[in-house]
Amino acid sequence: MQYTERVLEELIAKNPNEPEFHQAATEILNTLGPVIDRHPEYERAALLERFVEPERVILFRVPWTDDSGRVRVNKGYRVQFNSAIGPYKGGLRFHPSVNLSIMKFLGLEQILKNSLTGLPIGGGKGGSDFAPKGKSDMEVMRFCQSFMTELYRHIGQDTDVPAGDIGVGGREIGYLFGQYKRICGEHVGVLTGRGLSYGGSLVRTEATGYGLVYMTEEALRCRGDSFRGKTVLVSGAGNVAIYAVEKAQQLGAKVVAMYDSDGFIYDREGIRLDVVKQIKETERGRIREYAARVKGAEFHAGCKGIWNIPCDIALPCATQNEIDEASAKQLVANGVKYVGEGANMPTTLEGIEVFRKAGVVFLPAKAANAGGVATSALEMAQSSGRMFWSFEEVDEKLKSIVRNIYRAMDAAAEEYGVAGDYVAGANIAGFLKVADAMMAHGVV
Ligand code: NDP
Ligand code: 2IT
Repeated sequence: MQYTERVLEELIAKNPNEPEFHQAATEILNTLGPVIDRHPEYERAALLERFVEPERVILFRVPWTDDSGRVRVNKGYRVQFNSAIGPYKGGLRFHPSVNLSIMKFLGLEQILKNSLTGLPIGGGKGGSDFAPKGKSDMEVMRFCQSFMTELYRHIGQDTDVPAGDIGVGGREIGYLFGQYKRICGEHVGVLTGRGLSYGGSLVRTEATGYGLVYMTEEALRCRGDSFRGKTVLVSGAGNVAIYAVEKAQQLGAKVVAMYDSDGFIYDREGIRLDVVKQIKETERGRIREYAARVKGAEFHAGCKGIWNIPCDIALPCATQNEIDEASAKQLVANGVKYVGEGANMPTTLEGIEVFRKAGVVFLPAKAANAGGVATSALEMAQSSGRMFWSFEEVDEKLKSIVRNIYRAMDAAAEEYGVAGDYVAGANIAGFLKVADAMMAHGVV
């Protein structure tokens, strides 16, 4: 049995009931065979066994009081997965579905994503099964303060720097930062995605969506094509989705559909992003409202139906496993040519296989959405240097980082005999740097 297969088998046996973690590990380990062939020393150093085992998992209780005076209790998590190339870095997710398996899949992905950025950041992830949806601002604040009252002791600007993810945006980062500063008495870059008035970076809000579109644009450009006139589907209606739509539209694409967890909107004329922003960012409302406000637009309950809409480019930007085998087949049958993953692991392993066989250009999450965390690292650099860069400056850096990631995964795929397979290319290019650092550090 190959080393990679053995490690995967052991991982599944040692971590039962963690299907998302198994899925992410399978996708990664299945592509690392050619690297192991060139580096037999990795097996002797048990490098892969160490790579798939988090350095530390912190699990804690988060008690808080709701507006009616009732005491509630949620689970809090921080998975400090790998610090070989820099301090742990990765978002916090607040969503009722959060569990250890999801935290570990996200943390594992984050190691390679952060490595791909070329910046000195290790991999981590955290969050809670708390649902901000439907809660008042004061409830969210009390929850965030309680969450940070435990988390503060485990993080720091040089050790672990959390940020946003699903359910954690500017509001939550503000409350978390306020509590950290109050407890520690330090105004430092311990969180990214901060507001511009207290140490945040321009472009961080837009970065993940913009980065996704910059990478897709690069893939199009390398094939003599562009976004102009293309029909695009974007799933989700949150931070990543909104700014993916914004940049795709700026580049001349027609985005015809988006969704939140209630269902999708379809607007043949092209989504009016000002209306979406008003509903989702200003009112914290539901996407179904769009159909009531824009003539000719339709709302359909349920999410899956979005993938039946014919498109040239699909950008899944909501959550894991949005595109399964059946949805992938439907997209291919309708002529999709490019899939760029804005969300983390939005395509199932079976879905990826469908795209691979059909020759769809598939840009995997850890490369395609890395613009977000890369801009977080730029925020950290500005904090440490007591600097504030212009929008254009950060945007240019983001573009160049994203293009470099595209080139690195393309080159790695080519070099390791799997040209055009960006899943393998991204895993290999990301892994090599982490492996090199881990080997240099000895058995730790
Ligand atoms: P948001 O909370 O801003 O938005 C999430 C969106 O996805 C919402 O519209 C939400 O709908 C929808 N959604 C979430 N869960 C489900 C579900 N189970 N079924 C259907 N729809 C769902 O999160 P982000 O935009 O920040 O994150 C989206 C994805 O991008 C995630 O996978 C995240 O890990 C990834 N990502 C985020 C980065 C960032 O910088 N924010 C960076 C890199 C990746 P509803 O409101 O109804 O729940
Ligand atoms: O999945 C991700 O890369 C994020 N949620 C962003 C992490 C970060 O630290 O900016």
